[in-house]
Amino acid sequence: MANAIEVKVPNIGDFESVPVIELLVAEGDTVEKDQALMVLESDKATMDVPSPAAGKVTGLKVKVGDKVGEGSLVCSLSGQTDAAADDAAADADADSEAPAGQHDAPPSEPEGHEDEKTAETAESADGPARGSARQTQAGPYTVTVPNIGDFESVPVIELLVAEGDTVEKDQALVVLESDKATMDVPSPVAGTVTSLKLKVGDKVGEGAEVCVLTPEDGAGDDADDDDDDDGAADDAPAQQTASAETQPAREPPAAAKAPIADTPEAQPNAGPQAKTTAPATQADGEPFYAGPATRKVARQFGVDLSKVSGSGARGRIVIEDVQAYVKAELAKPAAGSGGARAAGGGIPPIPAQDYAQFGPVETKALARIRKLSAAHLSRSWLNVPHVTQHDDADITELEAFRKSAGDYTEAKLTLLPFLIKAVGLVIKRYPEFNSSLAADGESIVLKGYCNIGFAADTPNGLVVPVVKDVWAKSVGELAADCARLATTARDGKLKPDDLRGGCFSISSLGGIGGKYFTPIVNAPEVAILGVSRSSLQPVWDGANFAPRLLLPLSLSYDHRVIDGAAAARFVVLLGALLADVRRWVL
Ligand code: CAO
Repeated sequence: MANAIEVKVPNIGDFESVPVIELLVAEGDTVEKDQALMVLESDKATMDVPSPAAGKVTGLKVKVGDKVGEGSLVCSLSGQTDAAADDAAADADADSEAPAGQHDAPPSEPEGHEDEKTAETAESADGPARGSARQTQAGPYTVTVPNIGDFESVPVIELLVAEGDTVEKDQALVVLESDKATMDVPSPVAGTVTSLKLKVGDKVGEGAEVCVLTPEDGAGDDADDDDDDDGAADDAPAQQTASAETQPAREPPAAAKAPIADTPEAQPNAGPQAKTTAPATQADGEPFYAGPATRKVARQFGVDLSKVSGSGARGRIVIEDVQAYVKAELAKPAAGSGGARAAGGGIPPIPAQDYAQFGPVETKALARIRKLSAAHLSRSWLNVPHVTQHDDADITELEAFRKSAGDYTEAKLTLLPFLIKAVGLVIKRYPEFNSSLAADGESIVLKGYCNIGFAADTPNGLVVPVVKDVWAKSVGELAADCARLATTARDGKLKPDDLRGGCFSISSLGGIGGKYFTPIVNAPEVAILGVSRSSLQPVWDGANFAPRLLLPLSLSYDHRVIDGAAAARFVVLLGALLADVRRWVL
């Protein structure tokens, strides 16, 4: 029959007040037997408190930051299977004379752990229990994987040391991972790693060689002492072998110091799943700490924990840190080329300022269009390697013609439709200007149509309506399109189709003033023409200075697609076409 049981903190050694640093379950969660419920952290180790049975968490009694000790109530469990309930009940009976918290340790113990249990008993009477360390003399140690339960082939997921590293006693050397837990293999002595026998991905079981250690002066003696304690000296091989301990060392307290965070199924009576005191190392050399649950989430998302900042106690990486890291990575725009990360990743943000300290300020919300264009322009600016080619076009004759031809068009004949037509002719000659870089950066897409957008300044912000089918239209027709689109844009009534399908853009500030600027390429287009205000300039004609109307042109282009020489050819041809409209018919 299903019973409700109270889960308490088991024996965690001499620690009386250990903070809860992570809750791994919430009320209402269904948990498996041995599933970690929460993580405790002492000064030297993190410990998962496993569920003694399968069931539903009905009453969570702790929160992050609470300090707990043996016997502290963790939660209630209800609805566990009959078998689990029976196990738990049996366990409670068996442990009736044990310290309070031990009632809550996982109940059943597989046969294979009898030796360990014996060793544990010996520890309580005579000192620390030992693993299979068998060295009897100072000299190199071959560290082997200790008893890791029933697992025979567990992958190495992290190497925490390299050859030449100096390690402390109990410092983690490698991390193994079973289906349900990560396990650190600690160093049995202080010393120097002289030879590493494993690499990430290797599959290991008990007895597999981890590394060879040359112990520090005295470390070997310590080990010898230990060996003497358990009388294994006579069996010592010439090449000493030290298996990482599977039971708590003598100091500090047993559970906290336990070097292996064993699998629940491998060491069901071990109580808290202790993690080694030694942290892994971050890319910048700083150590990082992360519990099994966090490591699991990190692996699921392919996150390199050495790159994640920890927000937990003493910089410990918690699940939320991994989630925040993934979120931040996803928020970075993808690069347009080669799959590389977008420029902008890692750019430090501009710090917030308190402008009010310098004088009165007013905060005004940005219009929707301005926010959209800001995001688009930032993306283009950060993704596209920009170069701007400047030139002057002599539009003296063109302006004379434009002014004289006004009667032939219904719409006002401004300079803009001439510019659009001329650019259409240039990009027909130089089709790479009418292309886009493929998303994978491996090719360009050349377009067999010509749609040209023009930047329009509207009360709500910048928009770029697109004039369609430029090659097929006369200047008069283009003038009509420009007038219609400019009016519609200012009225805020552009339709989505008016803004789509552009191949190239023109930004004309000629009606306002200024000379030369660096327009931002309207990606995924590859070039944009900036046009400034024309002015009469003295130009040397070979014999005299003659007054000519010069139009400043600024061609910005995506240097991944357009070479500087091509850009120069573009402005030269455009200048020639604008200088003499008769060339347009050729
Ligand atoms: N040199 C000298 N005079 C120019 C000129 C130039 N390059 N371009 C236009 N002009 C003149 C026009 O001839 C017109 O003069 P008249 O009224 O005497 O005929 C006057 O300036 C105003 O022209 P316009 O700007 O109304 O018309 P347009 O077709 O040249 O431009 C449009 C239309 C929509 C491009 C323009 O109104 C506009 O919004 N420009 C701003 C574009 C912009 O903001 N670009 C920046 C984008 S990045 O922030």
